[in-house]
Amino acid sequence: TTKTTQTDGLTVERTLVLVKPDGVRRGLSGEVLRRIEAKGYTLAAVELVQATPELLERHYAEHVDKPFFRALVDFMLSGPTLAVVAEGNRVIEGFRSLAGATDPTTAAPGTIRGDLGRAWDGPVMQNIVHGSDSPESASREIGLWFPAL
Ligand code: IDP
Repeated sequence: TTKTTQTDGLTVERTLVLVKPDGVRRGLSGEVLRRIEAKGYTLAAVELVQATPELLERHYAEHVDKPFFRALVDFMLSGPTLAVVAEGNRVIEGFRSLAGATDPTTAAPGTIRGDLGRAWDGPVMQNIVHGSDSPESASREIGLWFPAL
């Protein structure tokens, strides 16, 4: 299950983190894992995956009508992705906070995107990481990327 409330009141959650192909290509996989662990979260699963169009169409189903959808799928097919399940108290919100705003140009310094992202020079933002945005998304996305979990 994605979310359990322990007797001590801590909410232990799981979230799906992706180091996108730009991050893997630039050698930033270790840096992203380091930041997740330094924050105190644990790694429940890590796998290097070559995504397929089918997987990406399901993962990004909410964006299918956006003008950048095709470019987003092509970008995510451009190389391997590091898929990660991270676990910890409020990790869904916590990783979104580590990642920073979607646009790396304006993402706050101190965040993964703010420190390491660059202005994208193509039709899609290349912003190094993905993180689930809610318990429902986390559960759905972990099921897509890690069907055996
Ligand atoms: P998030 O990754 O910060 O949750 P979403 O709005 O869910 O952002 O968008 C998914 C991904 O699509 C982004 O991470 C980025 O790679 C890309 N993207 C989002 N909005 C735009 C846009 O306006 N132009 C180009 N690419 C975009």
